[in-house]
Amino acid sequence: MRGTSSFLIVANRLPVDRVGDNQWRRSPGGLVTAIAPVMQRRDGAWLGWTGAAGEELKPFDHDGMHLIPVPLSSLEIELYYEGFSNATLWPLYHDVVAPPVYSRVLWDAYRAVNDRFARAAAEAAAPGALVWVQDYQLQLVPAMLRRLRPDVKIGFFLHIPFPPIELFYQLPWRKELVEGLLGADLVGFQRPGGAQNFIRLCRRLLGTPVQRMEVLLEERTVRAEAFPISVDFGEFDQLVRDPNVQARAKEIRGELGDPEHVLLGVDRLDYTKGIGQRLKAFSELLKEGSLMPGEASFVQIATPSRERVEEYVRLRNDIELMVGRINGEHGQLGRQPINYFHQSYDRQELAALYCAADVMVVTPLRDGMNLVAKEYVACRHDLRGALVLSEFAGAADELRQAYLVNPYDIDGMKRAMLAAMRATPHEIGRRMRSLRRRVATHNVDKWASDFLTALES
Ligand code: GDG
Repeated sequence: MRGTSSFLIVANRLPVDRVGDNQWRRSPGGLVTAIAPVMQRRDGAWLGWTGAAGEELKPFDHDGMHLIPVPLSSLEIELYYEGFSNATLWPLYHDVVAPPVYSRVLWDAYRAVNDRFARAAAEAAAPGALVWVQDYQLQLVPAMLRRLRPDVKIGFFLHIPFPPIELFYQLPWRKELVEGLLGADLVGFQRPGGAQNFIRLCRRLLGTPVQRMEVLLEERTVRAEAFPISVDFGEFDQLVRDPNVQARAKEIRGELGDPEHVLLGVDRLDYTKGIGQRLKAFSELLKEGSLMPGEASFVQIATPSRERVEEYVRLRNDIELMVGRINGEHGQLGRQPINYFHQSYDRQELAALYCAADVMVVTPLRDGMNLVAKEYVACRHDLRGALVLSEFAGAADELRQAYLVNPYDIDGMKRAMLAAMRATPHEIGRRMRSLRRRVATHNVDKWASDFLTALES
């Protein structure tokens, strides 16, 4: 059977959240933010899960996009999504900062769900279509789809880091996963190091000949290349010029008691994001008197995420205990040094927070890219605001004028936070101007068009 979509995105989730019976809203989050504009322009289809268990829906249109739901049962959500994707692959690919779970039951579910996605894609794709598969949840889809539909062109993009082979070798199903990816014509990574890890792995694990950044299979070649993802610079730049957003930013500072310095962290509550490390550094600055009580306020937004995965439950407890301790020790009546929120906000509020923050603190232990860092830059046309950024975020390759830190080095982070708070407006402006130049010229359009051009060529 041959479908009618000549451009197909295949991702774990559809780019919408349910807000009513048959009502949907474009969802927040890295992947969606990045691809929705491209989808709309290309008039393609997007294949993915709706986010609800056991739901079988017919394809529908929303926000100019044709959406094709792929059902998942609640057991599959537990085994394929929370299990193999988020308790096995996620920690393994992020430097094993939490111990990965290796379980054959999870693997079987992962394979079965990947097969379902591949079959649905094979059915939806028009002859010769371009199919772009997204991320670590669907690494077997390229090879499965190619077996069903050798006529289509397949691209794959990994949003998270691709680990060095010494770590990847732990995976009992390492060969199957690499062979899954090799079903693509082009495999994209956030950083050049990820692409190199992949090439080395193909040579070492499969013994396949490689030539520079290409894997030479018998009947075709597979290219590996870095395509650093970005944000819609124009959208954020516009958003913060709205007087309501500016007024709200002022209000936020007022609600915090107009401290001299507002520091901000915005992350999914995830153990890769280095939230504990940054709060520790901040609390030590208070403890040793480098910061006076009331001088600085830290706002930490920790968006709820993967709440049924054990490591995330533990992390939430750890972070909330820590925040309570720090506020208990250093707070005053009506004023707390850390304002912690385990909530999601709309984009307007997020933009207002970015505008209200003097120092944006982004300190992941490992991160594919980190869009928050780039969003902050896109919001600061006033050239105020300093970015403290982990070397272990993909964004550090591009945002060289940030205050770069090693998140494992607490003293180093303290020095960087202080430097960012104490820098002259001239210095802050100089750095921000250069950061903005980079993000403005390397926005999400460029990411998508670079990838698609490479795939089509
Ligand atoms: C993965 C990779 C890579 C967060 N809280 C709220 C909210 N957000 C939005 C941010 C940003 C997105 O979520 C988070 O993106 P990140 O890139 O920071 O991190 P991950 O979710 O881990 O994303 C990452 C990315 O994929 C893309 O390839 O950069 O390395 O791990 O856009 O703004 N948005 C709203 N309310 C919130 O409360 N509206």
